[in-house]
Amino acid sequence: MITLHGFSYSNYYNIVKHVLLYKNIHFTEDTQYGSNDDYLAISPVGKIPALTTAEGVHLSESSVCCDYLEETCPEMPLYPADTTERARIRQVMRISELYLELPCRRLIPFVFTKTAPPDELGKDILGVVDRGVGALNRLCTFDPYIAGAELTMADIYLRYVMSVVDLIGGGALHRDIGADIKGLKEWQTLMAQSDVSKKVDADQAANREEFFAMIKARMNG
Ligand SMILES: N[C@@H](CCC(=O)N[C@@H](CS)C(=O)NCC(=O)O)C(=O)O
Repeated sequence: MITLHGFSYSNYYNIVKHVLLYKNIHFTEDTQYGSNDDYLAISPVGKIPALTTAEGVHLSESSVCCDYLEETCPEMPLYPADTTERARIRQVMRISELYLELPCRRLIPFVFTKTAPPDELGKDILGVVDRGVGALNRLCTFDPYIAGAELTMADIYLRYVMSVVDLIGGGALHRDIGADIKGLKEWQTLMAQSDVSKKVDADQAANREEFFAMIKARMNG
């Protein structure tokens, strides 16, 4: 059986968990906060999430784990059959990670400690984010999904990218970044309605207290 390592408050963990649930793949969850050396044997950079395959092979990096699941469990496909269309799905995923999630992630410590980031840092980050916003406006149709009628890996990826972008937009940048992406709000509402999203969101909420207790303990120790 597949094991998913990590914690439910993590947006990257939830990308892979959403794919597992969507594809009805049996898996177990191993709660890890990535702080111990043993975990490096599972996830070489120590990042959350990691996946252990049924054969006992450890994999990390959420997009790698997602592609592994797609290739080994092709039922309920999350990529189009056409190679070019598949590349376009991966283009949205990569752009949303590089130009939205990663720059916003830099401000997470400020939000968690309720401190304002330096103006210059905020400005730099918004400069990158604006390029990502422009790209998503050019690439995503949201009719109703990112690439049209079918749900794809890009929809799952962007859903959990936006959880960090929304957190940082509201908590540190004083800007509703999602409002600048045409059709995104309606798409977020649609995405939230699936049983899989509801399960992932409920598990995330249930992990909140333990996650922040862990953060607090790390900051104090
Ligand atoms: N590129 C990685 C990023 C994963 C990531 O940043 N995960 C966070 C949790 S949401 C993490 O492990 N943070 C702890 C750390 O950076 O040491 C992926 O796609 O899986």
